[in-house]
Amino acid sequence: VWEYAPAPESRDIANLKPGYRPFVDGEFVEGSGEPLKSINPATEEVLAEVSTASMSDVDIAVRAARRAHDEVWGPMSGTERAKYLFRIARLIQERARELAVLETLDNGKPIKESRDADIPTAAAHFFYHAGWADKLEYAGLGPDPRPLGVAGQVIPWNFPLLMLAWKIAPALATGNTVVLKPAETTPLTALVFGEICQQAELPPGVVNILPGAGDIGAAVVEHPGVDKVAFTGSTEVGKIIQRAVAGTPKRLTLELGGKAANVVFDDAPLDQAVEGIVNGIFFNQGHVCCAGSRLLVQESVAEELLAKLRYRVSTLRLGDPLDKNTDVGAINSREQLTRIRELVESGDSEGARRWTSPCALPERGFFFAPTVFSDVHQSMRIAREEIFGPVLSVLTFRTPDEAVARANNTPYGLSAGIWTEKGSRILWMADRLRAGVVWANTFNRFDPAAPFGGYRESGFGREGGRAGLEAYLDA
Ligand code: TXE
Repeated sequence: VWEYAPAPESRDIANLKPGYRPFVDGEFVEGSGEPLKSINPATEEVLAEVSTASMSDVDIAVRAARRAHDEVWGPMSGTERAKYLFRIARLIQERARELAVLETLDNGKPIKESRDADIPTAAAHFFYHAGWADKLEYAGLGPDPRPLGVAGQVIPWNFPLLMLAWKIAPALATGNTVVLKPAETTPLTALVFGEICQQAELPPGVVNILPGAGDIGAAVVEHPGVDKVAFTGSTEVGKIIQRAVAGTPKRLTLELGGKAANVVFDDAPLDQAVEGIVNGIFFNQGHVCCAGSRLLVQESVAEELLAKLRYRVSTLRLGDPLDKNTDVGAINSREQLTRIRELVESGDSEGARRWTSPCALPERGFFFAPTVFSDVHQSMRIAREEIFGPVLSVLTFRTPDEAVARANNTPYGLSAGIWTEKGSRILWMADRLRAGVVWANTFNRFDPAAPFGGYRESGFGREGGRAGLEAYLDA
């Protein structure tokens, strides 16, 4: 944990780069796609102009990945592969400060989050998977687990480097090679990761990074040379990808949206629960697929909890993401801000009671004040749809059975939280909640050893832990 704030000159880090370009076959190349501008969402200024990939670059990258897989990375011993993963992990640590600042500039998230969560957890994923690379035959995944080949990976903008690590680390540990497309609004740390691959002397073609828009993601998914597709993003695009892969031998994992219930019982330690609720929905401005966006609180403590919650939310500091005291940073893009506003307006017009934190919004940049809706009914859009912003919808329940029914009343199934003193109730609830991850008396806790993933409209397949290796092995 740093004791200091980033120096002012770190605001210029992005401009110090000679130019952000696709990373293909071990080199940075001039892409033949339309250049895109990466915007700092906190200032609306252009951070960097990025050269993007075209369809033909996708083909070149997939061929490079295929060759690297067949000739070098696939046949390499797990012990050798582990050395590269350890090196990458250490390089992420060495460059942590630069990566954290760049992530905050490109994404808008508070520096304390990129510094303490995104970047260290990205390194942790490489350390963890380095440990698996030479032990795959002991993972209980069959006697002779083999890599699938080339993994085509498409990631979103909410945790740019961390999502890259979730995808690339298990793929490389298991002997696959990678073509990854970062999100169009946050390509910068992924391209610095290309530099890290060069520094680690990773054989050319093992990792390829192609900045671009959704059409380039689609081209990666559809390329016949890709054996496995891994996607994190919207449910809508997840379904498009599922259709594109249907009828091909490609393996697929999807990590999509969510509408998690954070369930607070009357015996819960309320102050602790308030911290968990705040972390659950305001961490990363609520741009979190597993965000605790629906608070279900037992009726008898609802009023007390809401009062405590409003007070606590009013103390959150919103503003410059580079300020180490900032709790709530910028919304990642104007499009996302528009989506949030539209859903909040639907809450107003459908009759929910809106409370907004009394914080001043900066004059420039995409910001949205922390918002809590009470008197929410299950039929309202704000109770059903993913808002993906700093907006909490509060519902109440009377009995544990009602809590389970309400929590499961969603097409999603990614995560859930339970707050209670009773251990037996935690187990009872966890058995009944249809969610891939259930936290008890905590929220948003991540560990590379713990599998993460959803049910139903939240997708399928797991990332992390032993289960995460299955997605990359023909075992
Ligand atoms: O997602 P998209 P968007 C949810 C969240 C958010 C909404 C829209 O509710 O408000 O989705 O966000 C690439 N083939 N989540 O529009 O479009 C795209 O370029 C292949 C939840 O940003 O799904 C980007 O790299 N790829 C979520 C990535 O998909 C395609 C995280 C995600 O963008 C493509 C993000 C196509 N046809 C948004 N079209 C989570 N699960 O955490 C786009 N892409």
